[in-house]
Order: sequence, then C-alpha cells, then structure tokens
Amino acid sequence: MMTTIAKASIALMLTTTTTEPSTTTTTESSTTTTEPLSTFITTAEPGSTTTEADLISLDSTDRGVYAIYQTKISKNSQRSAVGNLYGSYPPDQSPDNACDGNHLTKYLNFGMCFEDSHEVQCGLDTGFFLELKRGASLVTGLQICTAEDYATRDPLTISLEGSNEPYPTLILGPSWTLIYNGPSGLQKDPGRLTCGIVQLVNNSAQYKSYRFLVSGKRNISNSVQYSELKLFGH
Ligand SMILES: *[C@@H]1O[C@H](CO)[C@@H](O)[C@H](O)[C@H]1NC(C)=O
Ligand SMILES: *[C@@H]1O[C@H](CO)[C@@H](O)[C@H](O)[C@H]1NC(C)=O
Ligand SMILES: [Ca+2]
Repeated sequence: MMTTIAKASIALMLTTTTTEPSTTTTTESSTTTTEPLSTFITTAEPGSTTTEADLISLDSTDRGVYAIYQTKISKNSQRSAVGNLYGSYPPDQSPDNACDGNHLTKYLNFGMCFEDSHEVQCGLDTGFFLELKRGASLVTGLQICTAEDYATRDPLTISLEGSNEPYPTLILGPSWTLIYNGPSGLQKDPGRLTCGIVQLVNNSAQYKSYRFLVSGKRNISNSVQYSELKLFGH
C-alpha cells in the first residue's frame, strides 16, 4: 500500500526515459542486454537543475524516525515529543510523514514555542534523523515539498548530515558529517502540496543514516512544516 502511494507521487516528479530496443534483425543488435534505466529529475522551474539520480526510499530501520528540536548542525540531537507544547509535534503530524512518499501527510514541529505562540523562531532547529532500511546510500540531491496550508511555515534554509555510526551514538553531534547547508529550494513559493527546486548536493560519501534540520522559514508562524523530504542519489 505504501509502495503504491510512493510510486504515485514519484510519477508526479520524475520523467523516466528508456532506451528503445533495436528493431533491426542483425545478430549484433538482437542482444538481450538491457540498458540501465536512467531517471532524470525535472522540476517545474525553467533553468533549474537536471541530474541523473534515483529517488532514495526513506523507509527506516525498525527504530523508526527520530524527531528532534533545539538541534543545530554538528550538535547533539534533542528528542522531540508528541504534543502541542514546547519541543513537540502533533500526534498525527510526526516526522514519519515527511518520509512516506505521500504529499498529503505532513510533519509539523513547534520547536521552541507553544502551539499558540507566533514568533520568528518557532519551529526552527527542528527536524529528524533516521537510518535507511536500504543501507548506505550516496545522496547527490534533495528536494522539499510543501504542506497543505500556511506558507509562512515553509522551510527556507535547511541542512543534511550523514553518519555511519550505530544508534545511540547517532544522537551525539560528532557522529554527523555535514553534506548540505543552504537553500531549501522553496525560496519562491511553489504553492501548497508542491515540491520545490531540487538542490544538488556535492557529496561523494555513502551514509546509512541522515539528519535533516530546518534553520530558516518563510515568515512568522507557530511552527515549521513540510509534506516530504526527498533524497536523490544511488
Ligand atoms: C565538491 O567538493 C569537493 C571536495 O570537497 C571540492 O573539491 C569541489 O570543489 C566541490 N565542488 C563544488 C561544485 O562545490
Ligand atoms: C511576513 O509577514 C508580514 C506580516 O504578515 C508581511 O508584512 C511580510 O511581507 C511577510 N514577509 C515575507 C518575506 O513574506
Ligand atoms: Ca508525506
């Protein structure tokens, strides 16, 4: 069921091209060798990046997705709890929702605020980490997709760190290597339930675990939210 949803949303984002098999009947061209499929990431923005990469499944190991707040690059992760208080996320808006391939589910975190406060810093320095079920993977691009409401909560500045350390060492800041720190691709609001521009990540190392943090948002709001984090690579 989850796979079906993920494929449906991937189809919105990606154009897959395959090499047509030759129709000639010569011995040479009737080889059964199959060309590897190349997936090209395209975005709605003209002039934006186009690269060859696959969508990396964010299915996690059985430990699940670890919600965090009050956490900065290379610092220790502070665990975020379920709720509508300081340092929490609503029960139906957990970080699993940012990794499920479904644009209709979102992750929302209040960060260092209560639900009814509306401040510049609410929701900042929140995010999550997870260990990929598929194992060590090379990330070469990332993309963030908006939720259904409140553009003010959109992440504008984000970071991605990678690690091959085991849990619980993974909670500690020095476990992580920074591989991206910059714009989210949502600077120009693409609209609700829509993915931003793919950001290329200059990285040559494979990691089993990834930590995603939001350090800037669009405007004053009580939280930061997004429907999907997409990682591309191999
Ligand atoms: C990518 O990273 C390598 C190694 O850190 C560096 O030498 C290179 O200049 C970087 N390329 C870009 C486009 O930033
Ligand atoms: C942020 O919100 C304020 C108040 O609604 C508005 O005046 C301002 O233009 C907004 N800033 C941006 C960058 O959207
Ligand atoms: Ca989702």
